[in-house]
Amino acid sequence: MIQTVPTRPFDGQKPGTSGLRKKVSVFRQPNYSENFIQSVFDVAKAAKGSTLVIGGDGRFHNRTVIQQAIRMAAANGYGEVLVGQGGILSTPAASHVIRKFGASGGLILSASHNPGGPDADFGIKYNIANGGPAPETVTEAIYARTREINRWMTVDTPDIDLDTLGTVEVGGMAVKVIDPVADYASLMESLFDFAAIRAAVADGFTMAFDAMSAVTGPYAIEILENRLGFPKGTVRSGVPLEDFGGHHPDPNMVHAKALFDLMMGPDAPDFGAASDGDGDRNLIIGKGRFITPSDSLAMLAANAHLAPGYAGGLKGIARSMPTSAAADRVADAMGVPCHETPTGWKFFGNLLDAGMATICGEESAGTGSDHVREKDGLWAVLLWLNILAVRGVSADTLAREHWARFGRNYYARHDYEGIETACADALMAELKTNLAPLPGAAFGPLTVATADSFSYTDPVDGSVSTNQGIRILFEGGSRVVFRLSGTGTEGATLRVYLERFEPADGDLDEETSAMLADLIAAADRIAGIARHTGRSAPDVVT
Ligand code: VG1
Ligand code: CO
Repeated sequence: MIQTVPTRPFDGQKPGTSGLRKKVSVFRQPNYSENFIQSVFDVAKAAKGSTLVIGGDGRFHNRTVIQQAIRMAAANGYGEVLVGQGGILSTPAASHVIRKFGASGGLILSASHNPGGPDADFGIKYNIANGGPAPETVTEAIYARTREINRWMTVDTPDIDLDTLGTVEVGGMAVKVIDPVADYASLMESLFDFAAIRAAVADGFTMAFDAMSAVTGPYAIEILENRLGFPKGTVRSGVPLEDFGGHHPDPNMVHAKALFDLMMGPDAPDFGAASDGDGDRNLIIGKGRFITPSDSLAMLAANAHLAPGYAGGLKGIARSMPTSAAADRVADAMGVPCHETPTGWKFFGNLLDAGMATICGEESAGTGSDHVREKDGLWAVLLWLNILAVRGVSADTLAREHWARFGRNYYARHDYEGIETACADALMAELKTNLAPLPGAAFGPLTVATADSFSYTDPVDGSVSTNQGIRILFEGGSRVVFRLSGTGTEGATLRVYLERFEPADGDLDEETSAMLADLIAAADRIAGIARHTGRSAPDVVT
């Protein structure tokens, strides 16, 4: 029996870069999750009998929302729900399942790299039939719908058993509890040269993978240990925990410090990697060599043809605007286009669907390809392993050879977290007003070439996204970018992206912080960071 529950519209939940992200306490308010899910269904208008995919990263509150969403899907006329066993589906695996089974869309429950637990974060994201995050037109429509909604629909049935594989019925709708790993692992096996990697492992190649007590544990154990033959224990923190063991499942030098220290120390294995809460980000560290995500994108693109799935070459590369221009020079050398999009994976969807790009990446540790419509942490790790196994070189050697050919983009991102929204807005507004006189101005040894506020016109559907960050380009190819985060749950986060280009005959083996010192000083003078925020140093440097 379908029940219609009266509710009131609610505000203040404009979806950011990646769906709706709030504290668990917010999602636990009566009607809150239900309102959002109903708004998604009202906007999606899936044909009666459609398939919906549901899964999450296993964080606290995951199971509760999954049970609600299943009942609501039944009341809203879906014919079938595919849900990962235990409520688990990594974000890239969910994208694959949506595509493979021709689902009309999916609900991914995650707050990605944000911490989990009763006092931490939760999130809901809607993905469309191509497997990718809903584009801005859809997320804006969902937001508009939440402001007028007056009812949500459900059926009065008990919770289902999420831990047993098989099909059950909920209010006339079939719910299939599926193995979250199997389809994804087969897809990886179809793209990469597992035999070459297995041979390298048999020859003594070693690695450490930190799953950060998050969703990739079961995927990494199946693929790295069971299928590729890395010894047991290669995957660390491989059991997904509701609170990620109290840590931030954010694979960067701050939160994956143990892995970083291991890789820089005397007992380092040949290769180190980590993934985030929902499995879409990656961290790559060779023995004694950290690879920035922007460099990783360029290096993977330059060598992707060594993997069977990309043997035919790349149709194009796409990177988010704040990501370094290292990939642009690879694209140039290959004679393929390099597209520059706003931050957030949803902007890559049209390019991938249209066959205009094969590989995409973001400076925030997201890399992926046209195999799914999300960034994919383990995919990046496997492509690295495939390339290293075939070329028989270390990650450090690969990086040095890459720079010697293409030049090096020294890169860092400085985050100022939890600043007052009003201060952050004032900083950005003032910056924008003061752009016009900047070209020609000198900041120490740096001279501004151009300064603008980035807008993007989607080449496929013509949609325009404005105010996507302030770019200050200096003569010689160095750059500072300023933007506010769209994924935080407390106050505002200012991100300052710093990039210095050294050509192939320049200084290729220097300390990043020293190479960026002039840019850091220029960034503060241009934006008045200390004056607006009262902070003298960033909270996180990645
Ligand atoms: C951040 C990153 C962005 C990424 C987004 C979602 O967004 O900068 O590159 O796409 O997180 O990643 P923002 O607006 O906070 O800068 V995930 O792993 O949360 O899906
Ligand atoms: Co993520």
